[in-house]
Amino acid sequence: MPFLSLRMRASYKGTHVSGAERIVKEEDIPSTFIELVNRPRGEYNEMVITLERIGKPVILDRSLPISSYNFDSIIRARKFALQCLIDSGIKADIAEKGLRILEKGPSPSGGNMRGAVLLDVESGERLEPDPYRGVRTVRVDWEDRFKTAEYLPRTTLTERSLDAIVIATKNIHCGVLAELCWSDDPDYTTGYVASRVLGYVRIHPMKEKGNPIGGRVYFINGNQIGEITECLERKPVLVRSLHL
Ligand code: PML
Repeated sequence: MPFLSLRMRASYKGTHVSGAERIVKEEDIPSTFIELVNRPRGEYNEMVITLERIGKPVILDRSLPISSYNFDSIIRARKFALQCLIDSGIKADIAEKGLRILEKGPSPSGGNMRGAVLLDVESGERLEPDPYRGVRTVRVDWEDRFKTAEYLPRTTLTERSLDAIVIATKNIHCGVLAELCWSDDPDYTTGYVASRVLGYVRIHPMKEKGNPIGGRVYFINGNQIGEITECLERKPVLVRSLHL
């Protein structure tokens, strides 16, 4: 059965607003198209939809294990995120640099980026070839998104968490040592740290409501940038089940 990657990205005057991907079979293209076209909440003046045939995906049996932590302030939440990165093996100064990058806006112009920042865990240098675009984790989805979504009412997870969990699971599978993320959606203040050591750690609140700045930082070994980027951007991956 052939698989296709259906991707949407929306922008406003060149600034990234929203993006999502589904891996679908032919018969699911129309309904998924409608879902993705209706997804951006913010204003946009351009939307690009990409439909691409892809090879047979690798199946990962389970997502990263998921945990959630709530704090009464952004300062405490970010301090906890910093400790999670350190516990995942990232040096404190490099972990702090990752937090500062997301705080000020990951693009060199201070705004959001479509893709993620790649941060070298030794030098702390940014390695993404195009610092305005970053590196995107694509060709990834749940094997059966509807079945996975049936678990949502029993958890505090959201549809957005489901997208983030598959992305983080693929990232760690591709060799990313740790990831730090909070959303660029002004209304969505939960973020996470993901690593092989800790799993997918949801942290709330990572920013104040109304703040449109967010993104992803991938902490990597700089000498593996070629194979990691190839895996993130090219390797089709489906995740079978949520590891709650
Ligand atoms: C994003 O918007 O891409 C980031 C979503 C973070 C999801 C955090 C969670 O709810 O688990």
